[in-house]
Amino acid sequence: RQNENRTDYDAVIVGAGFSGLYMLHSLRESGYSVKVYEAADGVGGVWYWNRYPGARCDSESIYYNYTFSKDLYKEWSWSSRFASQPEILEYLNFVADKFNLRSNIQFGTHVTSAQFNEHCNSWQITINGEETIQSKFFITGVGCLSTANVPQFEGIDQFKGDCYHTSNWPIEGVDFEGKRVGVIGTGASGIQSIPIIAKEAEHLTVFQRTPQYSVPAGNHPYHGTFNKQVKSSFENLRDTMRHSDSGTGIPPGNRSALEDSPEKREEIFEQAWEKGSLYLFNTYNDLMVNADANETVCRFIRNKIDEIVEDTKVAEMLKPTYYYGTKRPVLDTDYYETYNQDNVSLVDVKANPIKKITTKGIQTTAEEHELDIIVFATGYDAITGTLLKMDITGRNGLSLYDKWAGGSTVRTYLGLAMNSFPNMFTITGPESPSVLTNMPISIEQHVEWIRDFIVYMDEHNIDVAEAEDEAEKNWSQHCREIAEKTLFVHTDSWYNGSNIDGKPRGFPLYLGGVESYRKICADIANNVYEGFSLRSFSK
Ligand code: NA7
Repeated sequence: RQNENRTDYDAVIVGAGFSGLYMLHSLRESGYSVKVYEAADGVGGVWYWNRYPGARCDSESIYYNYTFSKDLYKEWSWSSRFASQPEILEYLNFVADKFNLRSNIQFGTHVTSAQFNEHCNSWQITINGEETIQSKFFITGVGCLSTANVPQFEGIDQFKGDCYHTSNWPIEGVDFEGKRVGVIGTGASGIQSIPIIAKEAEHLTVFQRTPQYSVPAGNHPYHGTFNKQVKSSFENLRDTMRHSDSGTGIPPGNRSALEDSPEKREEIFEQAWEKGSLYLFNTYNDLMVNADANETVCRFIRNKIDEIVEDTKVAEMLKPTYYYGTKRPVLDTDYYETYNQDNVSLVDVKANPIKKITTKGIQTTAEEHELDIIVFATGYDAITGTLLKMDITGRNGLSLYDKWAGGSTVRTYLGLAMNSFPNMFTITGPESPSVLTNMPISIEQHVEWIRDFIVYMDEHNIDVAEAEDEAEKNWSQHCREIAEKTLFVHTDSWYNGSNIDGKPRGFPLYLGGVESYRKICADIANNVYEGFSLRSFSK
């Protein structure tokens, strides 16, 4: 298909992770001219940057795949139940090679701004602050966890040792041998890296603000026969994932935790703990909506901490009090066990906050900890952070920052589009289910829906599609109403922005699950893209 609008491309995509790669492939297969800009020097998105020790996926490998190509599913074999970062990066490189995607990707390139031009009805996209490219569609595939949160502790530049953030780890790795190491943060990144750093370092001090409920991942190698079986049931597995709530093949609970006797519940929890993965999260269907039901699983995990951790004081410090699952559930390998090592200590920085970083280490309100290396496992300005950073301007000069009032009034239509931002789509955008689900499955749904919309516009000579204000308002309200019925809204987490100092609190996620969302999106498409205003100028 020829580009008829005198633009450089039909579509510009930001990011070459799971989202950007498949969006590129889908649009190119449909005959469009596409360019992807990627800041890194290779494909992979978060899997390019997150090279910290122990970085691993917390969705099972058989689910954490593209499913759009049976060939691809059959050709690639995962080595274990939870793939490591290097293996996932290898997979995405394999995908890029198999579908010859690199020729349309420009690496080492930042999209520094994007502006909708109302005269030409196209986007002007500036890369590296220098060159401007014109494209009919502007599509972001920037992920939900891609802008690092580096708390601005006083004295951060004075530290004489080395500092690293888990999301931007040196390619050559870090040698912890004989070093006194401090890890700030006990989210998924901290919990995955702490046991490994503890094996190498002379001493490891963990600075914990909020303890986490962590469950053994139950990682193990996949054997040939298992891989064969999974591949032979590809269609079934794909359909199960696509029509589930979570985007995985893990069956959800089908009754209340309060229906079972304490003994029966204990047995069910124990079995799920042994199975690992997200089985515990899926034991009962009311864990995320009923505080009493939730407390049963909290108690179960707190008891496990007591059983595993030898020092009772440390065990107490490791026990969370918030509702299980309302911070993203974490999977580990020997996390709690690590605190039984003599070279590991735990510091409660909620009780004694970090006051400053000194030349020698970390100074809390209680004492100074001397360190050679500080690891920031402090997470992300999640969901909205990267989009807000990108200097995006829609119709009438309205910036995305102003539209969302700096993040306090995040509003989208389906998490995919926004009023005042015509011909722009956000893969895994705020108010989509994405980050609460198995990402590749959600990404595929978003990408295919966007591609079909673009093809529809093309076939019907539509130049501009823009989400209507009312549709957007209703969608945001729908997302909020669902969230308010759950326990999620009662916990400080990166879901609601409370992990970042000064970030406005909200809950910009759709909690209705993959299957309901897929149905809503399909109905809207079948209803001639209800909620979008569609305009033609060419005819
Ligand atoms: P998370 O889950 O946001 O964890 C960050 C951790 O860092 C968490 O324990 C935070 O405590 C802690 N933190 C953040 N800022 C500070 C300050 N200023 N002082 C002390 N401690 C702090 O990020 P991850 O990278 O571990 O995981 C992100 C997701 O990536 C994960 O869910 C998976 O989906 C993959 P807090 O809990 O906010 O009190």
